[in-house]
Amino acid sequence: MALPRAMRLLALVSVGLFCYLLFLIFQAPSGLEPPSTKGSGLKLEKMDRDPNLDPTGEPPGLLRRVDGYNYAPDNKKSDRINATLLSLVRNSELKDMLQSVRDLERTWNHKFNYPWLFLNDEPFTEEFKKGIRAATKAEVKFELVPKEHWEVPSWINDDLYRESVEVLKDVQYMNKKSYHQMCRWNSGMFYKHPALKDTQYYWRVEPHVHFFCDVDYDVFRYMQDHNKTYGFTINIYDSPESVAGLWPATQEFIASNNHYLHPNNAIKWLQDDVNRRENFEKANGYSTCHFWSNFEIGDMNFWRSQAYEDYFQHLDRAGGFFYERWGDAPVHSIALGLFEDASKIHWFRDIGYQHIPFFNCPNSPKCSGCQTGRFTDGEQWLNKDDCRPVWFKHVGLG
Ligand SMILES: Nc1nc2c(ncn2[C@@H]2O[C@H](COP(=O)(O)OP(=O)(O)O)[C@@H](O)[C@H]2O)c(=O)[nH]1
Ligand SMILES: [Mg+2]
Repeated sequence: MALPRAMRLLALVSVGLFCYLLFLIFQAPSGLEPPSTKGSGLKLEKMDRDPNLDPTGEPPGLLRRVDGYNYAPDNKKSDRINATLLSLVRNSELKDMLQSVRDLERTWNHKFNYPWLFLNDEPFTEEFKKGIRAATKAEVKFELVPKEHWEVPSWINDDLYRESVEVLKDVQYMNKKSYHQMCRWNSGMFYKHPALKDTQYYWRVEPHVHFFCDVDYDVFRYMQDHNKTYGFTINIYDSPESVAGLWPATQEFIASNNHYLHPNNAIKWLQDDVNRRENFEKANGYSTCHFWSNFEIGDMNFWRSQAYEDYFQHLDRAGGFFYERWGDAPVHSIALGLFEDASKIHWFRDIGYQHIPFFNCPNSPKCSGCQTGRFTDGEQWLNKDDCRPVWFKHVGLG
């Protein structure tokens, strides 16, 4: 009788161990602090109706407007704050850059005259400078990116990079080294440029984007007056193959830097496993949902914080900017989602915007050339890349 009882005990222990193992496996992706649920504003279980369809006006609260000469380009005592329009661009993109500059000048900057700063890893041509200067009456600067900010870091092994390109050959731009350099630079370098030393806020503008709606208030002052860190227009899913190691590297960082997590963080948004579960699985616990960073209005003090600097250094050493294709958009988004108060992240729902193939198109008489509520003008399947419902669900309209 002793033997069967021992076997029964053994079976019981095995079942217990198996259950514990299952528990560990399902716990694994969320090895961080339990997410905060505070957030701000409205919570939607799922997006039944696109908020872009609702009539959209200006954001509530204090807004600064043009009043006489207060924003005139040559006014030395203007109401402008410490902010710039910012673009990393190649000489070959002059025509596309002019498209973006003209749209933003027409809808907003001809009123407020914020300066433009153009950056390039190669010297700008006279043709480029002349073309841009003619498109605005605001101050314009052209600067070179310091070599040490752009070059591939010494610890990246070129053979390993080439092997990674073979493995991830289906990831867009994987074989284009300059694209990796650009993503790394946008993640951890741009705000360190000497020309931005005394600047706090920036609005990132890419070539070949469109702005559709008149905006009649100073958006930089809005950020400052309302204590916002980051503004976005579009929230989408990333290709999970390009960031497979990003969340594990992030978890590793958090494990020893738990104190950087903000009590009102948006980790639930980052870890959403409902909407596109396959992304969450392939990206090892990250939903891949991110603010699309070709549009950003931000406070560079966040990128200059110790938390972000330590995080960037950790990621940079991990090598994923080259061995995978970590984009600055998911990197920025994860950092904001973990280290910033979610209520300081603002959806600029009133800024009509397009970067191929996605739009932010509000329902407003101030907009033209943008079909209200349209998310994409590309293939139908691109609609499932819309990640705003997940942001609204976990954080709110902000
Ligand atoms: N100067 C410079 N700018 C670059 C380089 N690669 C990308 N960019 C800029 O970085 C931004 C993102 O690149 P883009 O080609 O638009 O990438 P996509 O929007 O992800 O398809 C754009 O503003 C480009 O002009 C580069 O090698 N040199
Ligand atoms: Mg682009």
